[in-house]
Amino acid sequence: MEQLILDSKTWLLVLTGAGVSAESGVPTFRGMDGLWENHPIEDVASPQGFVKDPALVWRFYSQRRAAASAVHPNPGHDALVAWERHLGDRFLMATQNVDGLHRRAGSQRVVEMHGTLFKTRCSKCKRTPFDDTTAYPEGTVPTCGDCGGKLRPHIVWFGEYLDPADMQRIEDFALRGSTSGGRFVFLAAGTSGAVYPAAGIVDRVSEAGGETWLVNLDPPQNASSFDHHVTGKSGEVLPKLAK
Ligand code: BV8
Ligand code: ZN
Repeated sequence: MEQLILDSKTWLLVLTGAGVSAESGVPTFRGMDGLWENHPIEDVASPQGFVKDPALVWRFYSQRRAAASAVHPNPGHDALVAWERHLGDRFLMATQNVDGLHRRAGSQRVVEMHGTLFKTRCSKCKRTPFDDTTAYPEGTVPTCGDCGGKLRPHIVWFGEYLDPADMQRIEDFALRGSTSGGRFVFLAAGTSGAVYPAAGIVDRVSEAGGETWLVNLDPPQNASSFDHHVTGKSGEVLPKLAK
């Protein structure tokens, strides 16, 4: 297997997707053929879906909260923690995953760009999102104690904008890495490259002269954008990839 050298001149930006959590037992989106209980994911993971049937959306997220709480990080998550500890502030991870497993594994320099299952916010007032592990009983739509509005998962749904602060943090890191005089590397793991703006990061890095790696079980939609491909399970590849 090609080796990824992580030396004192390397800056590393990692992007992970659902494939990194697959070996922990969290189903991927493609694994579910993009469906949940015969609903297209884009329907339950969208503002329109929440307006139409908030109880259905809460059933979707409550089930995933319970499922994610019941599983554990896998060796792929652990390898990423080791890389972060080795590189320090020359490492940053952007994750599309909302299952919280990177943080549970010990990752700290992580941007949860699509939000997290374990925070809830009010859909009406500007109350700060709060930690919430509750798997709400079927048919329940929790309401805000301040304004009575419907509470919603603190998740970026399809058709919603990502948090500009998150994107800025990723861009700033990529700029520092690509102008550091060292080697700037981008590695994507376990993602189908279907969802933007996450899927577009590889092109930004290439334009900035960075080196791009893909670790994935099968070729994703944006595979041709990567310089290096390692095919396999992230839980098996990542622990052996870097030296
Ligand atoms: C935005 C939270 C600006 C939800 C997620 C038309 C109208 C509106 C928007 C759009 C449009 N057309 C395009 C868009 C943009 C849209 C988009 O990209 N849509 C796609 C479907 C075409 N993006 C957005 O809406 C984003 N916002 O653009 O705002 C805007 C605003 C208004 C109007 C226009 C534009 C917001 C995107 C965020 C959506 N939220 N998550 C939740 O989780 O419930 S995305 C969600 O799906 C996941 O977070 C994840 O990111 C994505 C699934 O992707 P993956 O993580 O890659 O998972 P997947 O299952 O697909 O692939 C797994 C891969 O792993 C596979 O390749 C497999 O081979 C591999 N694998 C499996 N096992 C392993 C493995 N690899 C290694 N090891 C293994 N063991
Ligand atoms: Zn409120």
